[in-house]
Amino acid sequence: MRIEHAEVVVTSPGRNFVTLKLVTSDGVTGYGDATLNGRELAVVSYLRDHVAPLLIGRDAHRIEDTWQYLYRGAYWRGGPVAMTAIAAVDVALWDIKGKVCGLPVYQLLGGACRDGCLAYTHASGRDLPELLEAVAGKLALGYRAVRAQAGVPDLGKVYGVATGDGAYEPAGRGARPDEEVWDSRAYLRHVPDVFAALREQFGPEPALLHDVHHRLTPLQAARLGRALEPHDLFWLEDVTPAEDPDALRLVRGHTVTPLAIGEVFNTIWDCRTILQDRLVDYIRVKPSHTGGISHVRRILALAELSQIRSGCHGATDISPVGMAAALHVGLAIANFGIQEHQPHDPLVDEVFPHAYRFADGSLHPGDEPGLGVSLDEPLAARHPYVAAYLPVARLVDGTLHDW
Ligand code: EZ4
Ligand code: CO
Repeated sequence: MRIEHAEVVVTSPGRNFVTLKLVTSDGVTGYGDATLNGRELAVVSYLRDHVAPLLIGRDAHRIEDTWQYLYRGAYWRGGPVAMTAIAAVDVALWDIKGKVCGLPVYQLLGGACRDGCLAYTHASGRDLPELLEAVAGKLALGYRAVRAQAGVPDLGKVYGVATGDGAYEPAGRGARPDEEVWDSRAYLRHVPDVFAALREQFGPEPALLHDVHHRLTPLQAARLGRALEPHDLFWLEDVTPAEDPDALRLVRGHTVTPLAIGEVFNTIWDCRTILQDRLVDYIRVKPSHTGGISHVRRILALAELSQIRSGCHGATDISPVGMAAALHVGLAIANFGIQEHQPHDPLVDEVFPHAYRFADGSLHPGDEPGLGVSLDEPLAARHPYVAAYLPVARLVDGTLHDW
């Protein structure tokens, strides 16, 4: 069974998605998510100009060999663009293998280890009353775990906080990124009060998470972790810039608040020190951006040695194809932790009809052969690419900071 056709589909049903479509000589179609938020067209070119021509004629069953061919064969290894492209090929080939076998991908990975994947969703509020109402709304939907992000007094737009009635979407359409102002001290003064109020309102049971988005120094992060200890967070995410494991080592030495990191990692090499030295409790790699199902399984197997669990990134820029891939892996591994679930706009779900379902606080990938996601190409074509960027952050004095 040869790969006969490789095509990159770009669509923007409210936000941009890049999808690799592979078709075999037997007429089996597989999809892979190739979306890299704010740098979409770089992956399109990587796939279209440099990968697709190499795939034509290859044996579609040889997933691992194709992965090695694209990773080692490029000579230039790693990084978000290449690893997102390789991820798309890998995921599309697992989709094909599942369809050929007539089995959902999680069955090929060893079968279900649990009934469903515990999911957390996002709640935000510009002020405390708005946040309390948002969290109550998510719990009412059946979520047992909620990520809470609040506006900071005297700061404008803050990461993770929806500005209107709609869901939070960080990427803004337009030719240039928006600029936000950031003040770590104002933020640090406010966050512990937010979680005290949440615990007072909702009691000890719901799992509460929070994302710092890589903005603090190690000492600031250590102090925040300590200040949040009485409020029993499920995790505190991305406290310091992810490329610096020693920063986490310092944080770890000062707080028992569980830590999560890794949504910007692309290979097992990016994770190795953090996993081997047990510097976090949850690792946020996902098949999209991290070399696909094959590579993420390796990372999660390494994590298992250190009792670290999965916490796959599942923001809106992970397409339904990428979400499905994460769910098939999550269902089948022993050290699953939690799955981020920021539901897509209904139009996105129409463009990518999918079998995965949310019920009673958990997600299940469904039992369709392969990933269980398809692509409505005519509908996708009606929503062409629109330039969009993640914001940048500056300190009050204008210094560029981590967004
Ligand atoms: O900012 O996915 O935990 N979720 C996040 C996301 C990221 C976006 C970047 O593309 O940090 O909101
Ligand atoms: Co995050």
